[in-house]
Amino acid sequence: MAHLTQAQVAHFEEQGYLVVEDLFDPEQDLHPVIFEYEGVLDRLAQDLYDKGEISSTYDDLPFGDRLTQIYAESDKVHAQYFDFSLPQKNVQADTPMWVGPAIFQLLRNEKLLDAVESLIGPEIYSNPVQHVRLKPPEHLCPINEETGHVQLGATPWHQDNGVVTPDADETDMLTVWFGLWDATIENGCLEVVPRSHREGLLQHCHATAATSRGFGRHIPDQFLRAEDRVPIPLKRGGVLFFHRLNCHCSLPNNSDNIRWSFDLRYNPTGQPTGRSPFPGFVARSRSNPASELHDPAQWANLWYETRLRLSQSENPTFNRWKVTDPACA
Ligand SMILES: O=C(O)CCC(=O)C(=O)O
Ligand SMILES: [Fe+2]
Repeated sequence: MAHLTQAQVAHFEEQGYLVVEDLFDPEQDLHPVIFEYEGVLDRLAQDLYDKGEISSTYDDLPFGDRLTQIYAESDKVHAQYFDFSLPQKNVQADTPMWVGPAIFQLLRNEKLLDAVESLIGPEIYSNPVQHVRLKPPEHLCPINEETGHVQLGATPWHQDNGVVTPDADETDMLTVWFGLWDATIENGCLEVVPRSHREGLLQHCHATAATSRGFGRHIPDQFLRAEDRVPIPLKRGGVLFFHRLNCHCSLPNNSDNIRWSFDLRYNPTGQPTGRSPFPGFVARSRSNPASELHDPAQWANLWYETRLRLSQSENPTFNRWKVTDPACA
């Protein structure tokens, strides 16, 4: 059992975030995911090698170096290949993603759900806003030709409520962030602004080459209490929980190895997810245990069906911020 203490819940409510060290047993809970991703990287390497985009599959390199080398040589960050979600536009029938059984087991991890239950209650829905982030060292990362910045770098300041649709504004969405390996200040751990969850939804703007290094929707400096920022280095096994209005960003990866993290979200079942074209599932229900999804193949199928459906339809709208908003000029 890993239910949180009253003091932990109070910290979350007051500060908008909570760190729980050693929530996972790395060997038992995280290793199966790492092992599964070794196979995914094998397939990516073979794929790119067969297409002539890399000169070797680099199977003698350790995971992080291998990923970095493959990205560098193919001059592309193949993030979508590993992710267990879909892009927000231009989904094709063959858009790559990885929705393997070890990922599903981690989404359903009992220790994690116990902690989530302490924060949002016993009817727990796995929200489809979820990612794996494998960030290469910035000095070795392929460059985006349009912006002149790295293709995958530090995440700019934002609130997760700002990246979902407004129907979810009242949803009690909880973000769960953890490293598969240690996350450090050097390799790009998160930063948060304590108590920012009490200040409402802030203005977000679209990035241009000049702002946020061209990467993502972000809160411009003038709207942010950035001087109060706190970095959250996290040993593997530790988990950072935060409120949907908590302001956060990540630091750049200035190390020589990848920064590898998961971010998951959960909300009370029945509340809008804020990304309704994507599938979620009931991870835990005390009132109706039969509604829980336990089959990894069924979960994968939900994503495969969604991919097919989206490939045959117009891009849905996921974004609430106008590119031309005067507040962003
Ligand atoms: O890991 C990152 O760089 C950003 C994560 C994030 O924004 C989140 O988990 O909500
Ligand atoms: Fe976020």
